[in-house]
Amino acid sequence: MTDTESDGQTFPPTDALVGVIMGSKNDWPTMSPACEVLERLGIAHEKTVVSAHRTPGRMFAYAQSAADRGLQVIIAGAGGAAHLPGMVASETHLPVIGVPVQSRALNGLDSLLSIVQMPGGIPVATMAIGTSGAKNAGLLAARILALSDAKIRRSVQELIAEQTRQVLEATELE
Ligand code: RP5
Repeated sequence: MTDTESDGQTFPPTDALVGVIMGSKNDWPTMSPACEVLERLGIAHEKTVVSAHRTPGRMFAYAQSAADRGLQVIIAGAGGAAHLPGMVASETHLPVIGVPVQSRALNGLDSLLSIVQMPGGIPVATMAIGTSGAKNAGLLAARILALSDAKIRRSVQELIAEQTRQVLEATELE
């Protein structure tokens, strides 16, 4: 790809295993739980804004270089006409997890349908709308990495056990 095609965007090699991208800075409050869960599990990750519509060159550069840079999973959040996860998935063989951001006009139903309705051949694992979806995106990325990383597997298992413990400790209702 030439610099003109990529808007001059290049991305350096990284130690991060998970790339968390979103269509706008305004998506960060929705997407931050994905990074929080990765942080908690001790999984190296990076985060940045990449817009399918406003910075298409940056999006292509990010998607095309992701695997070579060392990323293993991409989490992509977007709202409205949410083409980012699908377009990124079309330019990489890495698993892409999509998070529908709750939009102002249609409450995120537009985002959900834009992300989930991929044509056969280009998969995007689509999460729930909003912060629950972002949290689960982080957890799903961790489970994917846990398949080949025993340390991450232990962290994921501990987190699951902790969650179960917390619920069992609070089953009584007043
Ligand atoms: C999408 O458009 C973004 O993912 C965002 O959710 C939505 C609105 O973007 P802003 O106008 O808030 O920057 O590209």
